[in-house]
Formats: sequence, structure tokens, C-alpha cells
Amino acid sequence: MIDVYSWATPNGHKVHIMLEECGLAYKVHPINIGAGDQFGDEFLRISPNNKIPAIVDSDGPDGAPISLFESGAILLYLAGKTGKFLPGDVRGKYDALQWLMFQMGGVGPMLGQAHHFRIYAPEKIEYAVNRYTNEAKRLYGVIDKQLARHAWLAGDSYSIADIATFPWLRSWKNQGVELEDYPHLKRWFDEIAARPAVQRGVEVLAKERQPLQTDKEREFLFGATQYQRR
Ligand SMILES: N[C@@H](CCC(=O)N[C@@H](CS)C(=O)NCC(=O)O)C(=O)O
Repeated sequence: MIDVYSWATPNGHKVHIMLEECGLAYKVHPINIGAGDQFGDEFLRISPNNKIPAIVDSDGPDGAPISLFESGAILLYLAGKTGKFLPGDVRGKYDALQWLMFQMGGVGPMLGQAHHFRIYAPEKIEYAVNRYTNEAKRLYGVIDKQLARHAWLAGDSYSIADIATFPWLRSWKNQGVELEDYPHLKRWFDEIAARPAVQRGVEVLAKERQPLQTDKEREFLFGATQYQRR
């Protein structure tokens, strides 16, 4: 059994989608990041960066439990465990890994900042809004170009690179992007959105998550509690 400590955010969705795609049995433990659950001692023991998602697999590689944080590491682990969604040949594997790293190092952090400065920041800082909106558009352009030449990010097969990237692009409106401006990306996006496992994955904890409303929620995520040394 895989215990998943998570919330219905893009990084959480990646793992929920992968578990559904692989048909693995899992139990979800909600970590409400607006309520400060990510700072609890028990969660910090498995996720020292106070961020979801994290997993504990009772049936680890050597038969002993393994705990993991960082969504990219979790996707790689689940791909290794099941033999699914990471090409087996060396060239194909590195094609997928480079696009996974592109998501982890670029798409996630940059689109996260676009979302932050456009939607959450208490003051509208024009420079930051422009900087991250432009960066979002640039990244969508890179993806569109790749998908003009290939069916999937890593080439011919649907992989953890697609699973990692798709959830971040669902919030295109809040990132200041028009999906219609990227026709190849849109074709890929619609195909992934139509997959039954993806539809189940994005519903995990979706009803529990409400939009950020209170100052306390903002404080947990962007204020003193977030930056307290632990
Ligand atoms: N690089 C990490 C990022 C995880 C992340 O940013 N998680 C956010 C939600 S999408 C979170 O838990 N935020 C809570 C906090 O910052 O306190 C990963 O991919 O797992």
C-alpha cells in the first residue's frame, strides 16, 4: 500500500495521476497547506521542505518501507516500481528525463511565480507580473514547438514528463496565457485531459481544497510561519 500525503495542487495532481495511471493501490492523507498541516512534525519527518506531495510505500525496493518527497523523485520511483511511463531504452529514458527536469526546474517554479504575482500578491508589481507572464508564455512556446514535432514531450510515448507537466498547464488563465495560441500544446493538453486516469487523478482531494480566502491561509503559505527556521 502506498500512503500519499498530498493536496489538490499541480504537484499533488502529478502523483495522483501517476498512481491512477499505474493502477496502484493508495491511501490519501490530506495535508491542507492553507491550514498549516505541512508544518506538523510527522509530515516534516517525511517531507523536510514542508511541501506536498510525499509518499510512504510500505513495500519498498528491499521490502522495507520507503518514504519520498519531491514530485519528480516520486514519479521516477513509481515508474521504476511499475515499469510504466518511462521508456526502457537508454535514449528514450533520457529524452523523458530531460523533459521531466525541464518541468521540475522551469515550468513548475516559473508558472508558480506567474500565478503568485498575478493572483496572490497583495500588491500588483508590474515588473514581476510582466517578468513571469512573459516567462510563462516563453515556456508554453517551447512546449508547443516540441509537440509540433512529437506526439508527446519525450517523443512517441506518454511518459512521466507529460504527467508532470500537464497539471501545471491547467491553470493557464491565471498564468496570463491563452491555450489557443499554442495549437500543438492544446492538442496534447486535450488528449491528456481526456484520459480516464487523469480525470480520476485531478479529482483526488479536489472537493476538500477551497480557494485561499483568509489572511491566516496566506500567512501559512507566504508569511512568517513559512519562513520560520525549523
Ligand atoms: N519541487 C516540489 C514543489 C512542491 C510544492 O511547491 N508544493 C506546494 C503545493 S503545489 C506546497 O506544498 N506548498 C506548501 C508550502 O509552501 O508551505 C515538488 O515538485 O514536489
